[in-house]
Amino acid sequence: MDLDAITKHSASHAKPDGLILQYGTAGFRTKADRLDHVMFRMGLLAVLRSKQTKSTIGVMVTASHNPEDDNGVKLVDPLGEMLAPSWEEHATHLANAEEQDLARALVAISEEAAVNLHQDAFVVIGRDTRPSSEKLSESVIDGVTVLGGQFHDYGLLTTPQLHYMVCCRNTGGQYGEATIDGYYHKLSTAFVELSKQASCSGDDHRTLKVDCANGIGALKLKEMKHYLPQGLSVQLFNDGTKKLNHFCGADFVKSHQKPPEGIEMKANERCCSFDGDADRIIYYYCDVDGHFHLIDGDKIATLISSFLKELLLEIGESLTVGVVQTAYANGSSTRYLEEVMKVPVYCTKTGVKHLHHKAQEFDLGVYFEANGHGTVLFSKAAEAKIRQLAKELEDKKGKAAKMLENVIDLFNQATGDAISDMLVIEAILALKGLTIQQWDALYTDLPNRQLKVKVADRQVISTTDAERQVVKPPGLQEAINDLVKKYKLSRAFVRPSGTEDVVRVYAEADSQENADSLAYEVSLAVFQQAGGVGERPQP
Ligand code: G16
Repeated sequence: MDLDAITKHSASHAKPDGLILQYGTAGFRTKADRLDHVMFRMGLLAVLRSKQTKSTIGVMVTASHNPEDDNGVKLVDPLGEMLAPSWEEHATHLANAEEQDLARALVAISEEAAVNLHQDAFVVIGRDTRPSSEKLSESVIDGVTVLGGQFHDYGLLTTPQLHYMVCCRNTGGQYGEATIDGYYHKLSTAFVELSKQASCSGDDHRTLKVDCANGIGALKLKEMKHYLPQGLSVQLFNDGTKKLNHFCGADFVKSHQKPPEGIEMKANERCCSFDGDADRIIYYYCDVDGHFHLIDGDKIATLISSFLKELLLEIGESLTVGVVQTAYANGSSTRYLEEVMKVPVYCTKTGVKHLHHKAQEFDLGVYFEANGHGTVLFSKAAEAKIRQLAKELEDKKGKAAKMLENVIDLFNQATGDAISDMLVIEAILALKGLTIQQWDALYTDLPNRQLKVKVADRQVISTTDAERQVVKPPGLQEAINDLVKKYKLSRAFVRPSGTEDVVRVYAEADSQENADSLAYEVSLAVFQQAGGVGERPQP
C-alpha cells in the first residue's frame, strides 16, 4: 500500500471538519456536496474488500428515494448482496477518520480483516441520474486506482442492475452475462417463456402505466422495451425531464397514499411507480368513483407467494415457503398470509439487507418491505430440484415446473428490483387472469399513516423487537402504549431512519381518521420526549 500516494490523493477529497456519517440502512446518505471524501474512501474500501474476498465488489452511487440534491454510496458484496455488517463498521470508521489518520485507519482495517494486499482487486461502479452522481463516481474511481485496483465503470445503471453485474462476475457468468444486454436478455427470455403459458391475453391485462420518478428507471425501461414482447405495452411517465422523486415515485405514492403528479390515470387502469434508482415498485389504480387504491409491497408479496404455492402444489413438491416483512407490514397482510394462506411470516428490522438474510433460510424465501422493496430467493437445492423436475415432469406438472423455472430466472435474486418485480407481477396477473381490482380485493388494508419527526439527534432513539419497541429514551414506549390503547385495531411504532435525518412514525387503526390521529399523537410524544426541533407536529 503506497500510503504517501493515498494521503496525497486524499487531500483533494478532504473530509469536512467535524462531519460524522454512519453507514446506514443502505450505505451513506446525505447532501451530495458533503460526500466527496466518502466516495474516495469507499473506493479504497472496495479494493480492500475485493482483495479480502478475492472477488469483484460493486460500488453504487445513489440516494435512491431521497431528494435530488442528496446522494449516497453503498458497497455490493460478492454474490450481489449488501455489504457484510462487520465491513459496514469498517466503512463508518474509514469515512470518519480525520485526514491525518486515514492511512492508519486503512492499515488497521487491512490487519483486522486479514486482507492479503498482494491479491488483485476488481471493482465495478454504477450511478443513478442525479446531477452530482457522475463527479462522485469519479471520486470512487480515484480511490480504487490509488490503491492499485482495476475497475469497470458501468456508468448509468439501476441499483439492482449493478447487484446483478456483481453476481454475474463472481459466478463466472453462471447467473447471467455481466452486461446490460445480458440483463435484458435474461429477464425478457424468462418473461416471454412464462407469459406463453397464459391462456388469456386481453388488452385489460397488458397495458401498464409506469411512473419512473424522473430517474434511471426511465432510461433503462426505454432500453428494455425492445426486448419485451408486443403483448405488454409499457407507457412511461415522469421519464426524466423533471426533478427526481419530486411529487412522484414509489416512496411519494406509498407515504402520501395518492397518485404521483405527471401521470394520466383513467378509471381502473393499472399503474405503478418506481423509485429513484428503480429498486422499489408500488402498484395502484383509481376506481370509477375516483378513489385511489394502493397496492404496496405487502400485497405484492401476497400475490407472489400464493402463485408460488399453487405451482408447488401442482408439481407435488413440499418445498418450504416463508415470507419476510418488517414492522411496516400492514396488519391485514400478516393476518392474511398466516391465517388464509398458511404461510409462515417473519418480521425483521427495516432494510433489505435484514430481510434478504432471513429469506435465505427457506427453500423459497419471499421478502418485501411495505414500501415495495423486495424479491424472492430460491435456495441452491430448491433451484436444482425445480430445474430437474422441469426436465423430467410432463403435462400439467411439467408445465408448472417449467413456470417455476422461468420465475427463478425472472427474479433478480441479488436484491429487490423494480423492473424484474414488474415483469413477475405482469406475468402472474396474465397467467391467473386477474385484474388489478381482483388482486386488490385479496384483503383490505388497515388504515395507516406514516409521518416524519425532526429531532436534534435521531440516535437518541433506540429500538428492539425488530424495531417494534422503543428502549430509549425511557418513558417513550409507555407513552406510545397508552396512546395505542385509545384506538381499536391499533398499532404504532417509531424508529430512527437510516437514510434521512428524521424519526419515522407508523400508526394503523380501524379508520383513517383514527390512524391519522394516532400517528399525530405519537409524533408529538416523539417531539416532546426525544428532542424535537423546528415546527411541532400538527394534527
Ligand atoms: C432504503 C433501503 C430500504 C429501506 C428504505 C428506508 O431504500 O434499501 O430497505 O426500507 O431505505 O429506510 P429508512 O426508513 O431507514 O430511511 P432506498 O430505496 O432508499 O434504497
